[in-house]
Amino acid sequence: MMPALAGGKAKGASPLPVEAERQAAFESRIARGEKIEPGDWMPDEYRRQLIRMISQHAHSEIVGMLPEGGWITRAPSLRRKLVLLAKVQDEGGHGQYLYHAAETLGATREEMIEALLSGRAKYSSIFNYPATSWADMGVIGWFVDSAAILNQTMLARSSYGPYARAMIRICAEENFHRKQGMEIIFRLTQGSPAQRAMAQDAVNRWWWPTLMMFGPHDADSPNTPVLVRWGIKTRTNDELRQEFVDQTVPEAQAFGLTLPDPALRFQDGHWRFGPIDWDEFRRVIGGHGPCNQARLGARRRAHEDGAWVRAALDGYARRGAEPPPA
Ligand code: FAQ
Repeated sequence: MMPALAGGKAKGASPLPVEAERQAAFESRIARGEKIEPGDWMPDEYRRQLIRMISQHAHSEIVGMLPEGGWITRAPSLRRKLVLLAKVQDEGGHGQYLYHAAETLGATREEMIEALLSGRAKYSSIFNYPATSWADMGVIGWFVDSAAILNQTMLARSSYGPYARAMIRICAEENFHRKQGMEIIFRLTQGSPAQRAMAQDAVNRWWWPTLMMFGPHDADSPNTPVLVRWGIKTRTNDELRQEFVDQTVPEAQAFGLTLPDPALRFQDGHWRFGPIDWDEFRRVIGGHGPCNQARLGARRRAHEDGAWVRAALDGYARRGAEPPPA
């Protein structure tokens, strides 16, 4: 089993002299802004961190299809159904690019999927919350995709070539997702009092979980120092969270919606926010969020239901390897 798939602590062991030389050359490549490519030498810890992060990211995209997927059959019009279907399919595509990017580092698809289905691998906390109304489709696009864009635009500058390049297309698609979400919310806020109340209720439920998506505060983020040092992350959790809040508060004001934070105030050029409930975050990433069991259950069922496809592909590959009949 690849330890990277289950996370774990960043290692700080000093490299041997030859390793140290290679590491210095590797770090100067990163300092020059060069991309590291799959066949290039890289420290084991760089590889481990990338596999950890990219596989978690891939799982997030795949599990992230579930909250919205449940609304495809309940979309209020054919147009909304088509748009939502396209969005959910995009997320599935993002998962595929990301699994491929992790495979370039030596992780196998089977190992990654096993880590997800066994509950060892993490995926984004945000997808363990229920989507209970149509307005949630709007808020997921507006909040969750906006947060994902900020995070992934930073990753598009990451030092690992395949990951950085995957982010370019992903971010373009996430921009479409953000706009479709904002359009849903705009329409609801222009609608009846009940529709406005539905939009406000969705905002109230998704605001804090979205702030948690960016990860723990920098002071409590064990992976950030090494990720920043090696240019995997080019901005920190707190920097991105603050940018999200600064961007979203004026948008909420324009929609005539309030954010559920009495401590929110504008100070020194930024929207300052109140304390985040990190106990809730730890519960959710520890497997005890409102929907963790349902999400993993759905993924396990989908995996079992797809067994015949994998068997057929294996059979087809074996047949292709046999000599043609005389
Ligand atoms: N959820 O030391 P840090 C999307 C874990 S894609 C769960 O700060 P790091 C698209 C973290 O893994 C959303 N776990 O970690 C979409 C670590 O545990 P480990 C996903 C979390 O890596 C939209 C521990 O806590 N995006 O939304 C979370 O420096 C709509 C300590 O944390 C990505 O994955 C969390 N929120 O920073 C799809 C982007 N936060 O592994 C459908 C790539 C932290 O040591 C619908 N990843 N943890 O056991 C990243 O940028 C980073 O990994 C962070 C975390 C920022 C998520």
